[in-house]
Order: sequence, then structure tokens, then C-alpha cells
Amino acid sequence: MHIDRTERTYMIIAGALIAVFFGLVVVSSLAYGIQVPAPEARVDPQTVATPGNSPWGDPIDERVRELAPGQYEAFILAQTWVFLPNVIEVPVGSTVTFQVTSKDVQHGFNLSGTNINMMIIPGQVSKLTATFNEPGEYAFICNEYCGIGHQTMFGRLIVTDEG
Ligand SMILES: [Cu+2]
Repeated sequence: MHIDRTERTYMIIAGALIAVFFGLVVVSSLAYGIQVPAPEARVDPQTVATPGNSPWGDPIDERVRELAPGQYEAFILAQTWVFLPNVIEVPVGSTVTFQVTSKDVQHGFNLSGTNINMMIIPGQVSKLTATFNEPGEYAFICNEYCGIGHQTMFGRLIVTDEG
């Protein structure tokens, strides 16, 4: 089959670009640890907030746990129209794993200053981890329109200076 020289050149360039982009995806996932939020677990949205049923049913001030020095786990419940807890405090240098679920409708969880941006789907747990090496306040917001009070759905992560 005859392929024009110009066309062949463009086919080679297109193939090379695909190879480059694929290589960048591999490098970014392996070298920079870029994670895709995957459903971590399934829960029953009807009962997930019931005390004793799950970590999201525990008292609000017990939903951020220190697993080891500088290693935290935060269980955040999204519901219309609030995150619980909506204020989280950790010392500088901490690594925090966020586990977020919804008990009603679809929400979002976007944490400024990090690459955390997850869809929060009732019945599923979304989980991502970030390390905070700079003290300050990091806002988190719901970025999926979830009803008339959507704009009130935000919170903050306070990274304190006492490393
Ligand atoms: Cu929301």
C-alpha cells in the first residue's frame, strides 16, 4: 500500500506523541506518586452515620486519629450541607489520609494546596493522602453542586507550626 511521504511523517509523529504521553503517565504515577481516587470501600449510606456502625458514626472530635507520630487518618462525612468534622488540626509535617463518604447525595471534596479533588458518592468511600510541610490554613470545599445550601459546604484544615 502506498502511503504518501508527508502522511507517513505525520503518522510517525502522532505515534511518537502517544508514546511520549504514555511515558509521562507512567513517570508521573511512579515518580510523583500521583494517585487516582478509587472507591476504597462500600458502605450503606442509610446507616453509615449511625453511632457504632462505622468511623463516620463516631463523635465528631474522634474522627481524626493519630495512627503513629505524624500519621493521621481523617474520617469526614459529607452531608447536605456540611462536612463533619469541618475543622481539622494537625501539626506541620503530618501526613493525613482522608476517607470521605456521603450519607445523602453526591458531593465533592477539594482541598486547596494539594492535588486532592475527589467525588464523594453515597455508598462509596473516597480516600487520598497528602503531606503538609507548610503551616497554614487549607480550605476544603464541596465542588459538586449538591442542592440549595451547596455554597455553605466547606471546612478548613489547620496545619500548626509546632512540628
Ligand atoms: Cu456538597
